[in-house]
Amino acid sequence: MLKRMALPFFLLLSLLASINAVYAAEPETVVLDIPNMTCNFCPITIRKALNKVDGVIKAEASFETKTATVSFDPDKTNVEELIKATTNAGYPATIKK
Ligand SMILES: [Cu+2]
Repeated sequence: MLKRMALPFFLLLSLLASINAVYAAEPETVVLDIPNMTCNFCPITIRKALNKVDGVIKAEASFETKTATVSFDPDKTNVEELIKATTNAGYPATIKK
């Protein structure tokens, strides 16, 4: 019984592994709340700071909504690094819920 189950189990595992490999390179997008934007130049500063982070694919920031939307390669960076970058530029951020 155990032997008969081993092959399908192995196939399932390799299937899951290949799905994981495909999705590992997919970019992730996060929206950050950045409440202390005070003028139209703040989003530019924030965008520049985010674009300097290795792994950031696209960064947009809006004074109107006081948010930044960032697409990044999760193999190269993460949300903590993005928040660190905006914070170092003078704009502490939190993940928008
Ligand atoms: Cu400003």
